[in-house]
Amino acid sequence: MGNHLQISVSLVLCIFIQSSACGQGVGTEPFGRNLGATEERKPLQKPEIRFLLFKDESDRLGCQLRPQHPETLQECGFNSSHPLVMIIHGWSGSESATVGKDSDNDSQVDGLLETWIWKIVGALKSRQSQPVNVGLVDWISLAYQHYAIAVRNTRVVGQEVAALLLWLEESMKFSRSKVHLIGYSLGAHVSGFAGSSMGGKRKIGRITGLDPAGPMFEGTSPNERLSPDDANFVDAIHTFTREHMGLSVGIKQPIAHYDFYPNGGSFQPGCHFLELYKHIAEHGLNAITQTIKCAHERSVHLFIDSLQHSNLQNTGFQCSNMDSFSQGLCLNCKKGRCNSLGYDIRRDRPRKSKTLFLITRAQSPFKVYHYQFKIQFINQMEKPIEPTFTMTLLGTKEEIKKIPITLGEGITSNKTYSLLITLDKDIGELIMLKFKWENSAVWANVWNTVQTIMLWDTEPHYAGLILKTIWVKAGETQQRMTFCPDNVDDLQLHPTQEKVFVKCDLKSKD
Ligand SMILES: *[C@@H]1O[C@H](CO)[C@@H](O)[C@H](O)[C@H]1NC(C)=O
Ligand SMILES: *[C@@H]1O[C@H](CO)[C@@H](O)[C@H](O)[C@H]1NC(C)=O
Ligand SMILES: CC(=O)N[C@H]1CO[C@H](CO)[C@@H](O)[C@@H]1O
Repeated sequence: MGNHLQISVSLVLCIFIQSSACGQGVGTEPFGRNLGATEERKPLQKPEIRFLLFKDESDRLGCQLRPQHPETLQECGFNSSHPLVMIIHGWSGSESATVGKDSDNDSQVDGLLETWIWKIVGALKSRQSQPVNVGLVDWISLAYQHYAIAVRNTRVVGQEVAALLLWLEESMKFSRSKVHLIGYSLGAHVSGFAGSSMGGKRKIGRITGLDPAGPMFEGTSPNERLSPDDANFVDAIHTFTREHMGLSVGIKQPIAHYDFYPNGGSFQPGCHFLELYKHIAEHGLNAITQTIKCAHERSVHLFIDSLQHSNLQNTGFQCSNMDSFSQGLCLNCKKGRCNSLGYDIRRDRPRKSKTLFLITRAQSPFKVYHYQFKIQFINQMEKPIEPTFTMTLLGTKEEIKKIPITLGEGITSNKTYSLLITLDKDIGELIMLKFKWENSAVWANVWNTVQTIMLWDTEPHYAGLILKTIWVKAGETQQRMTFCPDNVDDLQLHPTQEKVFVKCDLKSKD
């Protein structure tokens, strides 16, 4: 299994990078890409870049804006009193990817001008309360290249975008601060080059990098990639940074004011490498690009989700790493440590990049509710024990039954465990919880035997496991609560037993 995983990761990266080091046989032929034709397109004198503007949420063709042709602004319905959001796609390997063609045919495997573009256009355009001009930078002929060549092209495409924005500023008095560039993968770095090519002291309003590309950008200096200097506000969502042979598809390092790492950023729920083998059996190697896209493109769908479910914003929490986050140690929102992922992010500018973590569901709406549970155990026995527990949560809105609790290590003497628990539903305010020792009846028998033996040497005291206090912190509401056993006369917890905990006010603690 480990081996399979390795092979698939290296295939994935070979195809993404198309470098000779990966062995051409693997990456190119199965996709039916005609490399000869790709080479022919290389020395483009005039970059073929098109700027399209979309009239409404169902406009799929777009209307071409031509710099120095002011009449096209009116033709395309540009309204200078609204902000301008420009979408910039990433690297592509597909001949089929042409704007205007119907992109719904998903058997077209690797074109990166795909359905998500229309989804994001639609989501932006359907926000009636915040009307925006929505455009697309179509640089497909420069992106449909070997990866390394497409990388080289990002700078010139960025300069062309800057030229468009400067023209809008000169001819329409359209301020650059009203511009928001949203770049996916290589498009994120195109956005960065656009921002840094504007010149002058003022910057464009905002750049959002959706899983900015990693290969050939990771570890480079800020002026060779997207960086916080490129706009007044820069945010990034990292979704596929799993590393293999020193490379990851999405860039790992923070490159924005706020860098979000959903589910740790390396891979995403619902995207499975192992399923890849089923797909390959069914669809041949074409399936691989779909798998890359799953985690890489998740960044886009999280962003779209923020537009479509503005009442279910995902909160990211500042944390130094996923390990600490998984222990629930980072749910503190003081001093601007939290922010909303996506379109409605709070736009303050920290001096240093902030790395924010969050858990998401596998599909939209992606939001979960984060809780830290700190559980204090007292084990009166000599030996550490490793029970399995479940917890039932009763809130003012919902009840969630039997959440499995994994402590990771045995319970010895007096110990407090901290863990992160996420809920798909909003349960309202937590009012009561039940804690159950889930071990089997066999375990219960062993336990009773141990108890009986102990009874013989010291008298009336039973040795056992006591669950003393549970402290809860809700990340989304920032509420802190303390729970104590409902029945203080019967504190010991035995296998298969369930204990009820109610809110209590422990002034001495926390
Ligand atoms: C631009 O938008 C404003 C405000 O929404 C509206 O009043 C105005 O009519 C629009 N202009 C054009 C040319 O559509
Ligand atoms: C999708 O494209 C393939 C290959 O071009 C074609 O054979 C197929 O009929 C198309 N399917 C639909 C639903 O258009
Ligand atoms: C090993 C240890 O610290 N045991 C203590 C755990 O807490 C109980 C009750 O607070 C004490 O009685 C034990 O001495």
